Amino acid sequence: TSPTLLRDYTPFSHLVDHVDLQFKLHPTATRVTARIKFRPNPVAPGQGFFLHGEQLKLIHATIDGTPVSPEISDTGLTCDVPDGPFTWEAEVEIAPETNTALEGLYMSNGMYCTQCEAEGFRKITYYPDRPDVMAPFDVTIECDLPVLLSNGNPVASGQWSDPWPKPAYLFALVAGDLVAVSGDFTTASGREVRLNIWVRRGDEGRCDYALDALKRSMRWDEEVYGREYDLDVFNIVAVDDFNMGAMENKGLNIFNSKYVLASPDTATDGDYANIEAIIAHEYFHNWTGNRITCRDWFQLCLKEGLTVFRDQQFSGDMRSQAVQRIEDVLTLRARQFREDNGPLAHPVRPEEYQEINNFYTATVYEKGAEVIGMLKRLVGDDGYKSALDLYFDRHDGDAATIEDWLNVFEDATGRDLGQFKRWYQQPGTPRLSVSETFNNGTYTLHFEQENPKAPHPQVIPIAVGLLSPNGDEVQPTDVLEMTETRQSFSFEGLASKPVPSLLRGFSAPVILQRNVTAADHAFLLTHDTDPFNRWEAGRALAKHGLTAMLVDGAAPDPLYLDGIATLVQDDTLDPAFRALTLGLPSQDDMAQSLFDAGVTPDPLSIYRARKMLLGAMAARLGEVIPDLRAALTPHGPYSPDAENAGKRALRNALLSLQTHLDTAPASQQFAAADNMTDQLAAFSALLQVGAGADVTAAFYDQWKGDRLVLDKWFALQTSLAPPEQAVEIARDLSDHADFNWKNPNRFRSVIGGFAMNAAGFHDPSGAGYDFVADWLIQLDGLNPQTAARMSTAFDTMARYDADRQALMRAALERIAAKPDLSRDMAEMVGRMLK
Ligand code: HT7
Ligand code: ZN
Repeated sequence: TSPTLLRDYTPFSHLVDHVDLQFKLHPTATRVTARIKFRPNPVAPGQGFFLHGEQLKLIHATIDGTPVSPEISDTGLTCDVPDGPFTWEAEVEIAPETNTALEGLYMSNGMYCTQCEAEGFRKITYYPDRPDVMAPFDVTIECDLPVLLSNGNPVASGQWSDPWPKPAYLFALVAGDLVAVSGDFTTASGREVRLNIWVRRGDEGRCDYALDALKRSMRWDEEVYGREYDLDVFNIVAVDDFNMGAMENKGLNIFNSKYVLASPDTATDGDYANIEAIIAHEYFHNWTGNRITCRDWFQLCLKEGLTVFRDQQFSGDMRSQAVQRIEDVLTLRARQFREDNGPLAHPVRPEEYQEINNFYTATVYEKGAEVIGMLKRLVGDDGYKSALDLYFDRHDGDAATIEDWLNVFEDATGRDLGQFKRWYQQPGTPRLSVSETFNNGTYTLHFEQENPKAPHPQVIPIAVGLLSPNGDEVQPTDVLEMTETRQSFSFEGLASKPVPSLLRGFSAPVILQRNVTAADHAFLLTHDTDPFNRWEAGRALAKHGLTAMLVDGAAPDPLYLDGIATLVQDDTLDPAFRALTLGLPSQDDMAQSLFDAGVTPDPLSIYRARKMLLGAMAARLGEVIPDLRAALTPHGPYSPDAENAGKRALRNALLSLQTHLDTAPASQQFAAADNMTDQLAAFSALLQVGAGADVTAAFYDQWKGDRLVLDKWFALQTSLAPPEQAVEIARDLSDHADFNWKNPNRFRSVIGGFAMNAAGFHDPSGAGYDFVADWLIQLDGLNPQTAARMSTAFDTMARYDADRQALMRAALERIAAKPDLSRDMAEMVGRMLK
């Protein structure tokens, strides 16, 4: 099939004034009747009338009550229509029970639910399924299940009316035997909103945190962005079978149950933080995505980048901005930098796609958020606020573009953003190299930018601070604005050559290339006033040391061990921050940085070097760990708040190190834990040193009845299995009675968990590649979207030695050769094999 191109955009032939949908639900023969009021679109006159529709059985169609016989293809229908306004009615039949792709109307545990973004509505009825066609919807649901939900406000049992015009991708319907945990929220202007979280019977006790996060999100959006909720009810439904995290359908968010349900004994601190962030993210879409939507799917970052940026701000406000920033950058580098470096690189606003589901990527989401962070830095907080106010004023009710978005910033601040727009248009991560000179009190930084995937220089905001050799800050943070390929910036009147702290707060998504000595990193680790760069210095020192171990056979770097030992004992610092500084660069991070340095990475050697360094850290800290851990023991019952979570994070990071010396404390903690954070931390500490057999069995016995906890049990074993046994362990787990490969969460835990075990996945025999490829081939027939996403496990092929490359290529070619390969997978594999 030929790709869809941004430059081919044309508006739809008609406008939709109203949609009336009637559902008679049945597992194998659901009837959907759609009554749609169309009128010609004055800006797109004379175009043929085409409605999307896939896998639909048309029962009847009429125009203004007269039967019509449209021409039907695999993708939709065409029909002769009157010149003026008309009412289209069509009845179709669909089979939700056999819909395994989880897109459109499908069933999960006896419950009906929908997923329409991006192009699922066309599997429900014939419709102009494109985001720039917006209409108010009325919905009637007939079904003998007790809870019948759709978008908007309730009218009567099974009847819903959504007054806000919306695109079809925001349509939702749920029917099931569900129970609600409810609350109330009064908006700033006094609207009373009923909040319901709908879950399976038995899950009611795990909804309080999500409900509280929702209330906090609603208040925050009023206080920080001046955005109020606009319906009488806000429903959230938790579903077990779901392709992604959650979906922002108007007034009826549908969530993967993993991101709603939490209780101290079953959810970790990380789960609580994810729930808070995702509840906020979906709620924030009400304004950034729903009230203002995207003109076409190329503009996806307009809603996703902005909404990620907003949820990151929110989480920072709820917790710690410094810790949040470090975590966001860790995610960005792990997922987006990797993507940008490989065959799947694309601009934040792509210009073509085969299957839009393949573009819900780290680049669109995370880099999309970074671009907004840079804009905010460049125009300042006040400029950002005026631009956002103007955006909501000017575009409420619109299907907008990135051009619209940048125009409001230009109009609100008077800045020319012509060059800045390249961040949306050019793929690739710019490399920023730096050198310095110091003459007569003038310190000059010389920068050069180069993007291996794009020709034109980008605007790079570089936040810089300077420290004197005694550690005092002599230049507080200043944002330099780089626009040229090569550019220098000077600081005058300095008594001595300073130590620069560059790219503070990670002020731009670039790779800083600078020859820095380990001593300078150690200096910044001790003295930098910018928490991000302080953490970054520790990370750089660790990378430096690990690289020397791998390339030169060096011993673990004492400078790093000393620096970390000092920092971790500094109780003036936030424990969550200290926990982050104990984290080593990941396997993947090390593989990429070796590759960048011209060394072919060997995953097994990286695994061993990391393990050796962890052992050395444990030895260096061994004597102080017990007291440090004791001092961090939270008092009172478990609470997921940031302060207690931070203490547990550090306490458990120390436990993990301690387990390299002695497994007893972890075994004790596993047995005594009264919360999942501590239990899982002990479990993984033991697995990492190969002492997990007993706890693996005990954990299963304790949690075999809990689907979300069992996902963790599977994922830990596959992701932490020792390299030599990893394939075998993953294979055994995929034969386990509880491995339900049709459930995306379980599939991700077992197969995705294994693919993240770098040394196991890259086993030199190729058995890891074959294992994953076999499962992707199997899943592709059932659920192409989830299968295609996981194929990204192969996107680092170019980094590795010729043998591994040949094996990875063979695995991809085997996938490509599968008969009836989905469009999703064909596009992904095709891009990786190019
Ligand atoms: N806007 C949503 C993205 C999405 C999705 C969600 C669930 C299942 C399939 C999906 N396809 C696209 C989620 C979000 O970003 O908020
Ligand atoms: Zn989103």
